[in-house]
Amino acid sequence: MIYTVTLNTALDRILHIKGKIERKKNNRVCGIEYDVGGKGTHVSLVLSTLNIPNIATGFVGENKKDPFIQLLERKGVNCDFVVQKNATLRETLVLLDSTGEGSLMITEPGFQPAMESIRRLHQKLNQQIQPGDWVVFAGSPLEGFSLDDYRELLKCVVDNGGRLVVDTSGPYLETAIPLRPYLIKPNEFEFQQLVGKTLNTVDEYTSEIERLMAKGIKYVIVSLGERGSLVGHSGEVFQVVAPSIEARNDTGCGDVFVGGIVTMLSRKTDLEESLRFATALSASKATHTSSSTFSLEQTRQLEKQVRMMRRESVCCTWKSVKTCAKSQG
Ligand code: TA6
Repeated sequence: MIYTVTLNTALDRILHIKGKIERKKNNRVCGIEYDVGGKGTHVSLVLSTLNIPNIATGFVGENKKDPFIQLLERKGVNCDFVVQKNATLRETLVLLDSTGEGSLMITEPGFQPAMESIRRLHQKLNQQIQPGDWVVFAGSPLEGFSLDDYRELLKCVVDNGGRLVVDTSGPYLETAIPLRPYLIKPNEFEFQQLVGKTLNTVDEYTSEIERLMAKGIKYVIVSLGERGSLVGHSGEVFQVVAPSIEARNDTGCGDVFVGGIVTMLSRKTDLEESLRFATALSASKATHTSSSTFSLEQTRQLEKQVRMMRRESVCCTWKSVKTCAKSQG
């Protein structure tokens, strides 16, 4: 089974703004959409849309939870959240204007999970996770959520033989590393924060990716937004170049990428095909205004435009994957 764990769920309210957003001016809304927020929830939406059974869990506030749960269940997601009484599901405002310069995201902090809620989530994971299950912790807990509690939740996955996937940032990502997660997917800023230095070249990123692989992390994926990603796996590093698209909303693209890569790897698809699919899926998401919508048909087209290069450990050059294969005859 695949589980997604969202510790700080959200409902995204996407506001379409007429013209260019300006300060000290009345910016008029010309359209409103709602979508799920929080990251792990997006991964579940991708899995369900691709007919991969999964269970979405984590914390949700009792107040305002119904439209959020309905959005998930309408897309076939099996929801099993810990509902906290007298707590309210947070909202994220995603502002899209006509400039095409990307979204403006304004996120509420969310609520502090009670000790009882944390205990119930831990118990749920401990009772349900079987060896070989995939468990995706995506999104950041509420600021101030204890690192010890976070570690215990992750450790519960590892102790039950689960494949731990972590897409988070800051001290929570640092806390996950010693548990040797199966796959991590920080973006370039979260990765530089993790390694504690500014990285300017692909080769500098590659050395840090190799260092993390040596710590036992099977897949180290650094997402680079519309440029693609750098991926380390079994001693090799790949550079993946994303297809060029007309982006309408970048919100949720990283989460849809995680949904795509978990879908393919859980089906034991080879890494190159998995990366092409996840990169194309994420690009397709960017062409839609909601936080989680993509088109499979469009993805199939975009897959053909994804370019991949493998780093040649011998001569430290980058060879196009296609070329590489051909040259080896
Ligand atoms: O990645 C997109 C997204 O999940 C949005 O849907 C929005 O809810 C936001 O990120 C939440 O981010 P946060 O880091 O506050 O959990």
